[in-house]
Amino acid sequence: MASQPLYIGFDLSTQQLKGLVVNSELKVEYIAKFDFDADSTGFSIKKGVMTNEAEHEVFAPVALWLQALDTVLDSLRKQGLDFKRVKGISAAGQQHGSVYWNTEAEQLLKSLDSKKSLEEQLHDAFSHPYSPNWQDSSTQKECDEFDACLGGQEQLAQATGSKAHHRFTGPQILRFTRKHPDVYQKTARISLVSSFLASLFLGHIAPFDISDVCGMDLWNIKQGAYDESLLKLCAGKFGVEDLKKKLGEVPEDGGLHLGPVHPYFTQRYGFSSDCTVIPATGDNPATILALPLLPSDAMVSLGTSTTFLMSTPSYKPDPATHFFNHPTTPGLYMFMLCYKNGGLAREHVRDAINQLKKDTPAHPWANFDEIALKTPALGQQDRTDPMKLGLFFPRPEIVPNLPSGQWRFTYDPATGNLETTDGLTPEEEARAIVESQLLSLRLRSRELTQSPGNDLPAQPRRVYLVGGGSKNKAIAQIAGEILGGVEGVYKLDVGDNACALGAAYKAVWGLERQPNQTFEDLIGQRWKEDEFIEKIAEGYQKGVYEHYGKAVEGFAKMEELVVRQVHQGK
Ligand code: XUL
Repeated sequence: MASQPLYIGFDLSTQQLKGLVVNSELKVEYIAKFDFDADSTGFSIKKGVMTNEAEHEVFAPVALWLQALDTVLDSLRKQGLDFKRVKGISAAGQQHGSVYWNTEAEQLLKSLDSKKSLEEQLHDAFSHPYSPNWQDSSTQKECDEFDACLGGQEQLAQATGSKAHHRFTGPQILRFTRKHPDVYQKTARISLVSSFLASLFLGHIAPFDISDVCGMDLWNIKQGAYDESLLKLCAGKFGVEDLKKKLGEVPEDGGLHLGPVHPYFTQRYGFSSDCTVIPATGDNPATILALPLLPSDAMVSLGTSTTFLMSTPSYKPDPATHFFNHPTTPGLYMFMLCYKNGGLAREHVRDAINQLKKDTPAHPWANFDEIALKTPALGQQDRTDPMKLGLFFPRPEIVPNLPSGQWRFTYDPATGNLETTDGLTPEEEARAIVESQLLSLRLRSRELTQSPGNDLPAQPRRVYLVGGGSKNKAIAQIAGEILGGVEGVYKLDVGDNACALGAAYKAVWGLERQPNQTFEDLIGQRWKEDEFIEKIAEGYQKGVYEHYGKAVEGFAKMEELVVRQVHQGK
């Protein structure tokens, strides 16, 4: 057992860097974390980032991540990890962020000295010391230009999988060419956060990953190449050829052997010189690799924001959703919905309920769960009452594009009548907010779900919950009622480590696959259902699922109405 090969997956997210080590049997052996706010020295950051509020900019100092990487590796060593056993490394990075390398960078990376830290040696490798963060919203003007470039949002989504978004790297680069033209000119290469991490291990600049490149609004998914018109827009007066050099090639194989780790890591930490670097991907693509997700499964990641992820053979882009290339499997795509209002919105209601109850529950969610589960579905005492529906956005929302606010309606499915209503009580809101979030997911994913046969309606085979909110009983139960799930609702027993785990599994697959063996096949064979997942709620319930189907229609109408009112002032 002791000689089993090991694989490391890193997760470079907004607030921390994590390194997670698994063996060939997919069991986790070591985890080390570096919390940016708590553990770093020398950076004025808050929740991992810095802001320039006047310009809606959010960014992170790149040197912080260098400090974090040496510290995480040190901490794994202190835990007793024998780096010689590590055969492969992969990583996940927060999506869309970009790193700007200068002309010295390749030389500095190549000549890393194991006696000095990465931070000491590489702080002069960047033309710009900061990486724009996915929470940045400084690029409205550039987004308008991206949306217009191919004829409209629909066309951009059709070509690249997404309409223009503030955080996407193309609009960010375009703004960079305008705000810092001299710096842009002196930039030799641009990395994504994922490929930045792979570059450190390789000792030269790594290519973008085939899935993460889709978070730029530059990659034409069907053509499998950069879109020339979008490149032209993005490069501005600096020209397309120059931008192409800065971005580099994009290999198609997500399991490609990029090369061995640089001697810096063999000498400083004791890695074996044949330890291989596998392309690092985005954090959301890595999350779907934390289990052998089938095209008929759905995954809901419940963190500060909520993301809904599916792996699917269908490419049906729409301005409200995202499609990416699948990180490992050609012919599959990753479908994603990304909401800004997730945990935070639920916490507001939870806190209001706890205040009302004036007791301190043993668990902060105890009152919320109890009330949400006691309240009848859609606030209906019986199914002939109008349904109570609402939108709860303490922060501006992406899906749909609305400013912060709360809107409440009643909907009568018999007549199609939608009426605004006064506030719900906090008790009613507990169920309504969970329903609202899940109805939105069902509305936007229904095109992708298929009927499983046996006369059952279209729905996922399984719904997997990951992230902090997956512990919440009310969410699990209501998720089953609304999203269905022929086999039920499951929780992945890995705390908030799904993303690092997916990166580690990607390394296992990259190194141990047989010729043409898919990720799903290799991981599926080694996967231990009983140990890795737990069924936490029933999925499809006849009658309930169909009744919520009617609510989805009302929900769509309600959203349309609110969007119209807000955007057209009507
Ligand atoms: C996805 C997105 C976020 C970040 C979080 O488009 O912006 O989920 O990837 O790190």
